[in-house]
Amino acid sequence: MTQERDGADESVSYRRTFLTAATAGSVALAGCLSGDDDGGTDDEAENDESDGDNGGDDEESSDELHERYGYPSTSMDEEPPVDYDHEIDLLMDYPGEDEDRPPEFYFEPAGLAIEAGDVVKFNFLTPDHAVAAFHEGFGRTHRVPEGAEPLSSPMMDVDTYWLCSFEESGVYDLYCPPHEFLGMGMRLVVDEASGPATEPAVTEAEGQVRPPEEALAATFNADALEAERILEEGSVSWHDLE
Ligand SMILES: [Cu+2]
Repeated sequence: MTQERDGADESVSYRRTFLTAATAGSVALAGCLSGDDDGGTDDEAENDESDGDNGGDDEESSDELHERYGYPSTSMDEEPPVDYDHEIDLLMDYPGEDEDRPPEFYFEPAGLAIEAGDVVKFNFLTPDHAVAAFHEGFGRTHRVPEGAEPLSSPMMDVDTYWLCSFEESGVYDLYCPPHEFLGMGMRLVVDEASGPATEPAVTEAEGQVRPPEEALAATFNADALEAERILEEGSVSWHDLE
């Protein structure tokens, strides 16, 4: 068993780095969310806006979503603190007993067109996923719009969700860090097909940045995820990627 762990050292240490970054976000969130789960018995109970807080109080909404770490829920039963515009599921399909293939780990849809400022709800319907932008802030080649935040969720339990807003126009390549080697990635096109992620993904890069691993590069380079096509179709299924 220890040998197995040795073999996984690289991904484990990477994951630890990733989790450290994500934890910082959770701590920051704890401040602005404290009291939210107590049923609103304090001042808010008397505030008649508490019934209708989906009515577009944008300043309040943005307080709930950390600009980098979004809003990680602890349960699918928890009411989202802000309205969301789109949903994406994080899934896995195990092979049937007589199928000779590895399990498939994927986002559904794998390509989605949205508008700047839209909030996306990522549903963690299977265990042990996370979502991160492919961003130089994480030591990766930059595949999000210039000026985009290095967005990331923590590692999420099953039946939870993560809310995140995407503020910059252009293409965001996102991935699931623990399942990068299986090609678990997706593409958001915000308003327009622009930015570094419109270039083909390469698996070798100069300098200190790490390019996508082979399977993830193949996902980003799939014809079905071409940014213009995502804009045209609005939404592209993972199952269209072959
Ligand atoms: Cu995953």
